[in-house]
Amino acid sequence: MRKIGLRIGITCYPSVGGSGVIATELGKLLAEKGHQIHFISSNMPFRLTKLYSNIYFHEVEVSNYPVFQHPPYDLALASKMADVIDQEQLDILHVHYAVPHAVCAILAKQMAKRDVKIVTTLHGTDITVLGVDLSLKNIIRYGIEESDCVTTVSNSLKKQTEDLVGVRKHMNVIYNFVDERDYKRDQSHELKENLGIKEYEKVVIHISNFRKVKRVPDVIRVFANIVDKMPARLLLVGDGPEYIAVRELVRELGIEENVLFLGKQENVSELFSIADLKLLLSEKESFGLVLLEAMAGGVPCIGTNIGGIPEVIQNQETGYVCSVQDIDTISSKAVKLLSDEDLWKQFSNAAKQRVHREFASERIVQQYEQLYESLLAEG
Ligand code: GMT
Repeated sequence: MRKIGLRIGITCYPSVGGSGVIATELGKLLAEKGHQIHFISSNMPFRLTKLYSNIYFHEVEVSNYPVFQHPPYDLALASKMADVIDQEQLDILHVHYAVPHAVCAILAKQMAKRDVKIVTTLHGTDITVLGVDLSLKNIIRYGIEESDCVTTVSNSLKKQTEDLVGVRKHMNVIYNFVDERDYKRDQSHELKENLGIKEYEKVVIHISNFRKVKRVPDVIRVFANIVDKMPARLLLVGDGPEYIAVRELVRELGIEENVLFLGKQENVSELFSIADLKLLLSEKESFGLVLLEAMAGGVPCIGTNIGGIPEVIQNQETGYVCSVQDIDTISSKAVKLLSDEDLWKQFSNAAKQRVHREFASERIVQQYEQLYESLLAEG
């Protein structure tokens, strides 16, 4: 069996988001293991900040002639993929998201002169949101079934892909991961001081793209109940369609002094290093990468019992899993955890250990490598 030196193309949405983070971190870790990585995307993935001698970026440029009603990005991407497959002699093309990336990859494979194996990773939104849209369902199923291999980021997402899109193909569950080396608790208190947070204040954190499915107003309502019981600050990280409504709710509830709107931030590990509790109260979530990032930093989490969240948080061990919209139960669990130091330490340690055991980058990257190897061995 070939051990090192695969040539791997990776396509993802390069902007901020869990799928972009996973695709980029995977590329970086595979490069560290000696593989040659070719990112094919519209922009440089945002986490690709360091220079690597074996990571290349191929930009997809889209022509926009007046005759086109919309710039043909998907065709430009497929064409670029085909070029890179041939010129760089790719063994594997690993795409994140079925639409359009898997479909573009299938088209590129047909155009290219060289045989390449297509691996598609499903991240959630493509199935739980787009998969129920009748105009896209068939093409999503096509992208999945024509890929040489498909992975989903949780068991829940695998089941939803079967149920909602009617996929019968075998799919592998490979969980998301974090590089634990990036996550340490801040002992210097400098960041807290810089943010104007007092030593005795508890820090609650929520990070998302402020879409409706994230139910950020529920986070605000829970936090208002916490502030009733103890001095606390809420760090709100991210931006998106619900941002203005959330600001308004914070004002209505009279907790403006306690909420810090930090906007989009790249270095979330620093923020987790000062946090005491992470809230993710979504109504749809195939995995919840931010939970893993919090847990790696020793931050207990409260999440909702939907999608992949219960596969990440172990209820009563690393945090709590509660029903969507159950503000009262979530608030009382949060207050209990934040006021019992022994319980908090127990959850914090269990969270770090769980990441180390189940979601460490080394373990997960190896699963992807084994998948690539077995695909290539099939010929
Ligand atoms: O949650 C989003 O809206 C962003 C989306 C993305 O493309 O990053 O997140 C999806 O993929 C992440 C990485 O696998 C998962 O952690 C998120 O749970 C998933 N989001 C949804 O399922 C809503």
